[in-house]
Amino acid sequence: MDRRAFLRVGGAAAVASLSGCLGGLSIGGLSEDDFDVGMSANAFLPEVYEIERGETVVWGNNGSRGHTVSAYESAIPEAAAYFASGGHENLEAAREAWSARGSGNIPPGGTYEHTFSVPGRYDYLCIPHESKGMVGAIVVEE
Ligand SMILES: [Cu+2]
Repeated sequence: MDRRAFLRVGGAAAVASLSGCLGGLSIGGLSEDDFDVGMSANAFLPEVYEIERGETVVWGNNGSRGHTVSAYESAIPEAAAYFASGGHENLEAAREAWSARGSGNIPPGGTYEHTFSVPGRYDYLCIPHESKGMVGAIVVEE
């Protein structure tokens, strides 16, 4: 088994166990089939999610409070575009817009998606719950 195959299997297992945890739980009509990365009270699940270049990741808020998906611009590939729910240009702008008007909020039952065309690792956070350790990473394989 090559490394990529192993990683893909690991990702599938993580999704399967996530589904198990959420059995029967559906908020705002969002089922686990609707997203790749879930958002619980203080966590992105799975915390590290692996995809192939060009794939789109869908985050789904299956918890009961609002979250953001906001990249750390210093922890994404150099050639990659910045991304954040709310469409902000960088993390500082995303933080300011969140505190000023809740911009970038993904409400319970809401989704956010981003397509990754540059391989590498992308670290991101939820602005209101970063201090509780709500961070995650997308790893884009070549
Ligand atoms: Cu959050």
